[in-house]
Amino acid sequence: MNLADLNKVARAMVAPGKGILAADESSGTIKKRFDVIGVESTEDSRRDYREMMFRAKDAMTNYISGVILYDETIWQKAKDGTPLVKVIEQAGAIPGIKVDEGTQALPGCPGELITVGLDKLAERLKKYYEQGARFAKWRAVIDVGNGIPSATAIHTNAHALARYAALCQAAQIVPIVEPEVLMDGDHDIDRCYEVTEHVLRKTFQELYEQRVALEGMVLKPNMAIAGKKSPKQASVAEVAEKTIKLLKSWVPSAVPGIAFLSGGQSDEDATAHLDAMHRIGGLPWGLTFSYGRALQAAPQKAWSGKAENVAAGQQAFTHRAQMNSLASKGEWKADLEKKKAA
Ligand code: 5MM
Repeated sequence: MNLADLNKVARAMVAPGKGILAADESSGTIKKRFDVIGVESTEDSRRDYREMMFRAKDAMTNYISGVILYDETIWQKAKDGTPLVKVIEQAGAIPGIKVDEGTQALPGCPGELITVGLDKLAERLKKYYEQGARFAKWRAVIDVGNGIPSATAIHTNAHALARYAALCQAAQIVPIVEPEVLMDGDHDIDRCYEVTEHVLRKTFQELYEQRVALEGMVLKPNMAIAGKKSPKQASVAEVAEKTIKLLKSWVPSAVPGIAFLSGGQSDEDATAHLDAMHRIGGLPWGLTFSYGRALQAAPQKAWSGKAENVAAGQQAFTHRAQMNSLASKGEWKADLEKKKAA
């Protein structure tokens, strides 16, 4: 492992004013997204949609540091025959790859999930590196509900995340470690804080025990936020203040960067929360976005599967990327949302 090179890539992923596009929806998830806009999910439509974003030059060059790809996409070519990985590289962004293989029921823990995909991961990472991937992603899913999460689910998922991270670093690939505490329930922000605290503590303990070099990784956490069904929603200021308190308590400063997932927040909330955190300031790590839905909902709607809407889709994507770029520097303002991207 060359830690200096891993650290260089990790720092580039969270470079000031830039963030990560999570375009790694598995076939089932992208189908759900396309269903909403009335587009049939085929290999070609998925390619056309993703090519549209990767060719949005302004967004990709100025605001996007890296793109997380799904296995299908990393091998795909653009319409003109250029590998999509090259399209991303030519725009100055870093290609990355989702390497987990989804979730399965965790035995003995009703209603809880374990992320799978460690078998043969070393071999797969080698192939992905040759194909151009310089970072990877693995997502653990922790649900909050009546009597859950269990300590077992938190521990087993943290163990798998660390196993994945160690394998990535051995393959010279920066691991994005994503322990996601879902915001689907009716819990309040303090319950989310308490669960996320447990999850981060366990994750960093496992990373330490499995000798993962913190300087060569990026953390992709949820924010401290109330569940979507909670009657007690927290203000932007409270989300920012509690998230920063949580991360400062549990994420060592040796970690080069933190890139949030959006988790089902509205586009504007995801941006406003990141912005408010930067306005608090005094952060020991890079702090940015690695949004899937909060970057893509608007371009998906604008594109709607029509070739004549490609420019509109790119403009919508550029706008969201620019808003989040500003937020990642604490320079976003709500009234900028009304203006079109340059
Ligand atoms: C883009 O969505 C990713 C893939 O999800 P599936 O494996 O379930 O298809 C997802 O892992 C994503 O990278 C993160 O959850 C962040 O996305 P959001 O939409 O929460 O910002």
